[in-house]
Amino acid sequence: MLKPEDVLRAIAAARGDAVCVPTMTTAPAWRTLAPDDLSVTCVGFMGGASALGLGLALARPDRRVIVLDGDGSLLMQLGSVATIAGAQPRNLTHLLFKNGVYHTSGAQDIPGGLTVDFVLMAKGAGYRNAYAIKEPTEFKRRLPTMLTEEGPVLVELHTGLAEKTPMTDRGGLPFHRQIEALRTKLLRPRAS
Ligand SMILES: Cc1ncc(C[n+]2csc(CCOP(=O)(O)OP(=O)(O)O)c2C)c(N)n1
Ligand SMILES: [Mg+2]
Repeated sequence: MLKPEDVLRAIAAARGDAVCVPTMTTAPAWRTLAPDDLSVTCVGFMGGASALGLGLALARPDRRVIVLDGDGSLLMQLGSVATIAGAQPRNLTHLLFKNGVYHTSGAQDIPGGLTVDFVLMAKGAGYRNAYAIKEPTEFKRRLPTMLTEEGPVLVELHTGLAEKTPMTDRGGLPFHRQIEALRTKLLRPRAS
């Protein structure tokens, strides 16, 4: 079992200049770990993170885009899996935080609980690669590859519950301000 905060800390250290799209319980921790303007948090629009990430990935093929998705959220907009597979964004890494519950809204079981196999669904839709990770050492070993390999790739991360949720830990910029900040930064010439 992975600890979400440890996973996010490792991603923050390894992401380089990737654009990140956290949602639900990845959002409060990510705000603390990566307080920059290369992230767009998707909370109100449940299930929208992967579609938002797809749009960013298609618009900026020169950048890696990392979606930090929730299992309940992805189930709510499952069609995004087929849309992403159809578009084949080579620079999209879709990290699915599988905790079996809608933690943000009170930890109700998601449909199917932990038995839902997102790896099979991503493969069935046509993602270039998809695999599950349950062990911290395996996660650390494979992280550099999942952030650079040809996408779209979905990684099902088997995690426990996060310490904070968007309900217990509110804050962050309004969505439109985050988008403005991201656009400004992406339009600037790159340092390297
Ligand atoms: C359309 C819609 N229905 C319900 C909600 C209420 N809601 C907000 S967060 C959430 C649960 C999110 O669960 P998951 O994606 O698994 O993320 P986790 O909280 O477990 O990290 C729900 C049901 C919503 N925001 N939008
Ligand atoms: Mg969940």
